[in-house]
Amino acid sequence: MRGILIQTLLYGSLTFGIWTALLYVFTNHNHVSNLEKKTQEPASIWSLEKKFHRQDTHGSEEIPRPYVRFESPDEEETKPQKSFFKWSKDFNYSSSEFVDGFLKYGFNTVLSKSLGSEREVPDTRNKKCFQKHYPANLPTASVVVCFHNEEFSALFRTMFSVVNLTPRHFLEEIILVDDMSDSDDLKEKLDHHLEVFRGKIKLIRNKKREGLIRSRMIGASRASGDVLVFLDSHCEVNKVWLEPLLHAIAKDPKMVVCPLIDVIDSVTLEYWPSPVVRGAFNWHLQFKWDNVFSYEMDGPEGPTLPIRSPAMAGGIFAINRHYFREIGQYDKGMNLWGAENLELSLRIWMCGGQLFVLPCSRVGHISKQRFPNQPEFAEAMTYNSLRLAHVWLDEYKEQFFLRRPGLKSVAYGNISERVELRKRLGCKSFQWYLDNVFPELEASEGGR
Ligand SMILES: *[C@@H]1O[C@H](CO)[C@@H](O)[C@H](O)[C@H]1NC(C)=O
Ligand SMILES: *[C@@H]1O[C@H](CO)[C@@H](O)[C@H](O)[C@H]1NC(C)=O
Ligand SMILES: [Mn+2]
Repeated sequence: MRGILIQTLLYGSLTFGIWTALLYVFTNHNHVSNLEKKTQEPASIWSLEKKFHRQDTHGSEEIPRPYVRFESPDEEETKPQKSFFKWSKDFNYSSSEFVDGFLKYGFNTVLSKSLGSEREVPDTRNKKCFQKHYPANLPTASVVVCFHNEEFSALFRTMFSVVNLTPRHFLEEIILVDDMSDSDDLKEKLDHHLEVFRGKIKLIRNKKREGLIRSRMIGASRASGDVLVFLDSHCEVNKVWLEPLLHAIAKDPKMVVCPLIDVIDSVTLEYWPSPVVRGAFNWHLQFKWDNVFSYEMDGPEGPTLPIRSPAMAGGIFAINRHYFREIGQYDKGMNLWGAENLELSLRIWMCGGQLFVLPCSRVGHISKQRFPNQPEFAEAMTYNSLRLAHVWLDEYKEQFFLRRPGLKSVAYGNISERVELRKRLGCKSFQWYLDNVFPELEASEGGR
């Protein structure tokens, strides 16, 4: 059993590597000019070739290698993290602590605990981002982090990285919403440890399990900053991560922005830069990353300009607090999580807002492995997707049901409030969205 699990993990990591390698090859082949290839080296680590041979090839042109501070009693030093394959030999993958942690949290909690609450991560921004300057006067941010049984160190790295890498005057507060965790270390121990942040953190504990969607609304309702920044509870923000987001929203309050999400490997916890991508989805209403058009990256400013994005991944984005309320927050009839990101994306575009990815803002996110023995997640995903389809897709919901015919007669609750909201906001049609924001959806899969 253990052997199989370990194989699955390693296989999962490899699959991910291959996927991103393909994405890299594809984006470069299609969109990245020769000049870009020289300047956009961060993406080059996604080449699987290099991943295998990384130790031999890190020259001055390479991105900074990920650094990890190892906590050991006799050597207080910072040393480069070893690459995955070499490193994996030193790690006991059959220890029950590792296996139990992985099954419960979806990532390497043994390593997470040994990393502790703070570490440095590599600055993965394109060099051209370093020349960008932001006004000293920007809106303030309330960072909202919801969690349910998050691993303690990962949660604390999220908070410490925000506190350490955000200028004080921009950070109104961090709002932590505990969605009925039952882990012991998230009770009194958490209260106790939060004291180091001296009141910058508000902790809200839900009285019953609300799910991510309603938890975020609870967090937002207690926020007082100008901008809401939603973060997953297993993130590490990068340098100058917040300023680009605040600046974009200051210029246009109806602009909703996402950082580029870097990958923190679920097994090694290494921090890897992501290539510049935009958010998209297919007719199954499954979110996916999509290539960015060359004209958006090939100009003199390189891959530093806002990238128009048909959808957001959902875990991490920033939105003007009043605008969030004005456009109807989330569909509170949705459960747990899933599809709420697409519902919000469509609502933003169709009701007069805009959604962009800002490549100069980087936030690392542990890409957790999920195990299929959690039917309640699949159920919520289906239910939420149905609500989305019935409120927002107009006649195109047939495209969804064509692919998922079993769902045509499945109940989706009462959506009259959301239909009413759409009318009240005077939103455009899904046809308009297809024509103006995401023509590739129809073009790419129309025949299938
Ligand atoms: C790894 O952990 C397992 C289970 O706890 C133990 O039996 C084994 O001896 C450990 N291996 C090493 C090399 O420490
Ligand atoms: C759906 O909810 C609305 C109010 O939100 C209510 O007026 C309506 O009666 C409900 N419909 C059904 C079928 O329960
Ligand atoms: Mn996440």
